[in-house]
Amino acid sequence: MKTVEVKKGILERNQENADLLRSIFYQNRIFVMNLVSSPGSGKTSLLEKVLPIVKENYNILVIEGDLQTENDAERVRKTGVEAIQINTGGACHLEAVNILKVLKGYDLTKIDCIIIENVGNLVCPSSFDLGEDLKVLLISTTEGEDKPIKYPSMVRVSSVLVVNKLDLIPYVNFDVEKAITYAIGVNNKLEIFKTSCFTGEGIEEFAVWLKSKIEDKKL
Ligand SMILES: Nc1nc2c(ncn2[C@@H]2O[C@H](COP(=O)(O)OP(=O)(O)O)[C@@H](O)[C@H]2O)c(=O)[nH]1
Ligand SMILES: [Mg+2]
Repeated sequence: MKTVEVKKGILERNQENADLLRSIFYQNRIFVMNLVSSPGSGKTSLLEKVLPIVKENYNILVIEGDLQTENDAERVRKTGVEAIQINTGGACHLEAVNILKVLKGYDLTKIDCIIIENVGNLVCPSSFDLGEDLKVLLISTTEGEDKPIKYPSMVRVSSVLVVNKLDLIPYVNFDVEKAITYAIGVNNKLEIFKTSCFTGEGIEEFAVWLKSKIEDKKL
């Protein structure tokens, strides 16, 4: 029973910090997206494609979460968008306290959108609210179409599903419509995008959607 109590304590503390973050984001009218997926689904690649389009109109800050390395923050910075890297050490997810710490003293008044790329993991990040407006879940065609039913908790807490690596469909055994049907079966409110960061398919649509979300938050 003790382990259950400890977990509840961690989640309660996280929720307090997430609520504080949400009020800070609300005060500054910042749209916040929490990007989640397995390692290697294409989260950073999607940012590399979408940021050059969206940064034309909006000030964006990216927060990268990884166990080790500054690699993803460096990839994002090459697009001209500011990126902060958090190294979690061993932890398999970001917690709200990590976000609070890196934003402490940061001037948020000129930021329109914060994108948090979570640690690649389809389990733990589903339990940790980061004060975001919504979670965007990526799955890619190399992962097998049954992932939405194998990891339903992540699908349940996400608002958007991006099916990425469409260009690899000729080479992998992946039925896109089946994957989407599985996902909708778990969460029928999901908004769906189909992308390839290789060919650029679906990128413009996703960028237009992101811009509309940033705009909505200002109302
Ligand atoms: N063919 C193909 N490869 C992709 C696509 N998106 C990402 N990749 C590759 O998948 C690997 C992992 O991508 P990355 O963006 O680092 O994934 P992350 O771990 O989710 O951030 C890299 O080698 C990317 O070049 C895609 O749409 N098509
Ligand atoms: Mg990445």
